[in-house]
Order: sequence, then structure tokens, then C-alpha cells
Amino acid sequence: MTEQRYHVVGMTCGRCADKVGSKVGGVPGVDSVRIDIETGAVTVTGEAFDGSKICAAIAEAGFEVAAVL
Ligand SMILES: [Cu+2]
Repeated sequence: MTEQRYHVVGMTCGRCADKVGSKVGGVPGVDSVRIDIETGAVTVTGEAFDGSKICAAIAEAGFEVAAVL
């Protein structure tokens, strides 16, 4: 099980979080996504997911990855 945290900017409400959650949740290998709107932290857990696909999914949802933590 791998856990990776991303700092995402631009999320302001639950609907933003839902968009990110559903896009990131669709990346192969992802088991769960935890999102903290206050801090912009997106925590992804799963097996052997591709980090670049996570970043692409976040961009597709309309937000920017400021940092991979
Ligand atoms: Cu929103």
C-alpha cells in the first residue's frame, strides 16, 4: 500500500473536492482519496498508481498541483 500526498490549489468547497475525488479515484490502482479543503491536501492511497496520472486527473478536474509532498 502506497500513500502519497499532494498540495492542490484552488479548491474552495465540497463540490471542488468531489470533482477532484472522482477524477483521482478513477486512476488505476487508487483505493482511496482523502481531501482537506482547508489545507489543499489530497492524500491518495492505493497500489502502484502512477503519480503523473494523479497530477493529470487533478488538472482535468480543473485544479493545480502546487507540490507533491
Ligand atoms: Cu468548489
